[in-house]
Amino acid sequence: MPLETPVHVANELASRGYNAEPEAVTLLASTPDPAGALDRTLETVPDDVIVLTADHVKEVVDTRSRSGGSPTRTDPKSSPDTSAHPPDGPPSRDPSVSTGTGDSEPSDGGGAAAVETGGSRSGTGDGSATGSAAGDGSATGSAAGDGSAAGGGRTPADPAQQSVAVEGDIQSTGTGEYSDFVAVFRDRYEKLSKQLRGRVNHRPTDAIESMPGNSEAAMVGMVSDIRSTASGHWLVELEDTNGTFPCLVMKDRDIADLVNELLLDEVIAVDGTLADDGGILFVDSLYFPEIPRTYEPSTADREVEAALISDVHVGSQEFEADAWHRFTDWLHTADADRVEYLLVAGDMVEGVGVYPNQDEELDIVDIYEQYERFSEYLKEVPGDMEIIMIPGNHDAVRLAEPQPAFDEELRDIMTAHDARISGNPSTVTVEGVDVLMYHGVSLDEVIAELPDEKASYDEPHKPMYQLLKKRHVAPQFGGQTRLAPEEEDYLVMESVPDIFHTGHVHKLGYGKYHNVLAINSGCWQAQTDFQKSVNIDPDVAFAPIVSLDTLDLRIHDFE
Ligand code: D5M
Ligand code: FE
Ligand code: ZN
Repeated sequence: MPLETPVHVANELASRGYNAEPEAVTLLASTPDPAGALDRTLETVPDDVIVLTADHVKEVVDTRSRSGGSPTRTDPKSSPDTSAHPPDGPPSRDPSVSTGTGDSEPSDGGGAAAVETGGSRSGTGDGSATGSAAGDGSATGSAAGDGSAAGGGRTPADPAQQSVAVEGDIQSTGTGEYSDFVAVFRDRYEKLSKQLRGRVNHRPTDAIESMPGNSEAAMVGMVSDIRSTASGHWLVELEDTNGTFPCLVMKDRDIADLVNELLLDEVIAVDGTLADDGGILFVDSLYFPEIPRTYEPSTADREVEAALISDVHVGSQEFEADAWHRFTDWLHTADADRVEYLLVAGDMVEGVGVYPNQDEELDIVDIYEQYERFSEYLKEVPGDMEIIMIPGNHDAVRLAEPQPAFDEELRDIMTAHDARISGNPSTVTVEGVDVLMYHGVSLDEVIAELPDEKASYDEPHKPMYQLLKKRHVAPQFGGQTRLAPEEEDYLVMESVPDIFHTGHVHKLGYGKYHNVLAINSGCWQAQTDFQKSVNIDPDVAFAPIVSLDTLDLRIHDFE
């Protein structure tokens, strides 16, 4: 196979079981004989290497002679365009930007009732956003976009009033050893069992094993197996730091309905009665770590808003540049005066070699050029806005979670707006409001495992509710979601966020779960061939705007 582009090089490496630093890929692609250089490099790297680095390539390849190579990264300094719009065709100056009124209906607190309601977009195709009030305690999206231009320009924000603190830029310490996996699961168990301890008087598995038959018993454990028995009951095996114990949930009990919410590796508590022989626990109650129903979110002290977006996918042929321009044009209007923060929850760029055949839909094939272009798009955002970004599965950082923040090289490319850059997941405290930003790869898994009414692509806030309930952003290990072995489980929600912001599934959905505002923020990429083949109909170019003083929401449609 000729390897004339970085995409081909990345695919070839992937097919041989290697991940690679972006720089390694571009170095290989820029040699006169990329296929030969790749072969020679792989011959020299030690057997235990799984990520090819630029240094590996440099040892084999004379990187000074780049004649004949395909064009690769552009020098950022010679980037031809420093004006507001990147050079990708005529920017749309359509004045018909959305003009949300911002006067969202106040949520009707309604006591303790029906907190799990939510709204998801049901598009009407007339350019207006349709997030509607959805019962007690749910988010209220007011209609936006009556086609008229907003009057006047933006008044710049006062930096003295702004405040952002970011937590989540992890320093990876994992070595990939088996013992690291043990450590990360042990830490998960420790952190989550602490949250469950108040609810049951639990005993370790070895103590339960020595209890007499018919005793009342409770335990906290990680779900290690879920099976249905021949008679249709559920056998849930729980594991703690001492061992495992089988727990039986009878099919005719109310709690049987909770079994279909369980994911492997999540931590729960149960209590019930031991069988006559003491060898199995008949479960009476099942508890998740949970968000307390009485949780009172923090709010900002002044009227200020944040735009929550994700999945920009610059570099894809389907990236909707015109919609992006309409969004950033709107940010410059008076209607967006209070929008002082922009949070981007991953997938800034389309990346290379993320999915099979993805290269056929690439507009920009060099990963660095994709970031350079993304940086140009960021320049359209008003300079007084604070930007906070975390990576997603299309970005050029390791795929396993927690994902570290972008490296220095990528930060250098994205200096345009002095954005704050952190890992995935991160908790960002914006004027006192804790926003848990997580890209959302685990949502695919939650949606695949749980019944439709509890988690579906059409209502992406519902799988988010499940993650909140489990107090973990990616409970199930394996499948799509890769877990990096670290000393600690950084994916546990140790504290309750005020806002939970995800993306990844390219669908807009929002609602409140025990007063926590959950928002999955759609995308800026039109439907790809793959998405067409599996009937994913993305919600493109919506910008959910949250009032940080009330946690009300308005949705703008820039399509
Ligand atoms: O993925 C956006 C959504 O589409 C997410 O739910 C995964 C799914 N998706 C997209 N492309 C693929 C392929 N090729 N295989 C499996 N699933 C896919 P994102 O990764 O954010 O682009
Ligand atoms: Fe995405
Ligand atoms: Zn994604």
